[in-house]
Order: sequence, then C-alpha cells, then structure tokens
Amino acid sequence: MKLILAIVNNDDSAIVASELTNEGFIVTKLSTTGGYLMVGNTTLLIGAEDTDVAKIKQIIQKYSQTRKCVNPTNASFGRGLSPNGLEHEVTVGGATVFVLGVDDMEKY
Ligand code: 2BA
Repeated sequence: MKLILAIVNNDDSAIVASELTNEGFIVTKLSTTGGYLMVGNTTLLIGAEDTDVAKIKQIIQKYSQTRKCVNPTNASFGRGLSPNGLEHEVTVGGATVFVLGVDDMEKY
C-alpha cells in the first residue's frame, strides 16, 4: 500500500479531489501553505493500493494547472525574497506528488 501526498493549487483542489473520489479513491484535503510564496495551497492525502498509484497520478496531473505567480516584495514574507526586494515570477505546479510506502493501515 502507498500514501500519496499531492500538493496542488487551491483553485485545482476541488476538481482534483472530486475526480479522484468519483473514481472510488478516498481523499483527505489539508489546507497548507507553501514555504516560499507563503500563500495557501492544498495537500491531498490518498491511501491507495500499489496498483492504483499510476491512475491516481494521471488524474492529479490531468486536473492540475501550471501557473505563473509573482513573488511579493513585502520584506516580511518568508525567506524566498530576492535580496534587493525586486519582484520576480515563479512557475508553480501543476502538482508536486510524493509516493510513500505504508507498513500498515487499519480502521477502527
Ligand atoms: P512554495 O514553497 O510556495 O513554492 C512555490 C513555487 O516557488 C515553487 O513551485 C517553485 O517554482 C518556487 N520555489 C519554491 N522554493 C524555491 C526556492 N527555494 N528558490 C526558488 N524558487 C522556489 P512548485 O515547485 O510547483 O511548488 C509548489 C508548492 O509545492 C510549494 O509552494 C510547496 O508548498 C510544495 N512543494 C514543492 N516542492 C516541495 C518539496 N520538495 N518539499 C515540500 N513541499 C514542496
């Protein structure tokens, strides 16, 4: 069994989660924040059989868009600011996906 952690844009999270759910997968949505841009994103937790991992990754990839974001100039935000405070653009996503091995899963 695997645990898939997928970090997706907030704007894509509803469609990604509902497409996964429609395919019969069980999804938990966490509200998270990226450490660089310091803006909200969504982390999806999906416990799945090894044989389903490829299909899940395909669905996440299909519904996660790549976006350009401007890093804010406010010097109080995070540690990713350029030293001279100039704005710069970063490409975010579509999705960042980790696949972890699971030793055991039980429901009580
Ligand atoms: P953030 O940390 O807010 O990062 C947003 C985007 O800023 C990243 O997009 C990347 O293009 C850029 N970026 C991040 N850290 C950077 C750095 N130290 N120097 C220069 N540019 C940097 P993505 O790579 O698509 O990541 C989107 C979000 O996914 C991240 O939000 C973070 O929440 C998560 N993430 C991505 N890779 C991760 C990793 N290896 N471990 C944990 N979380 C990760």
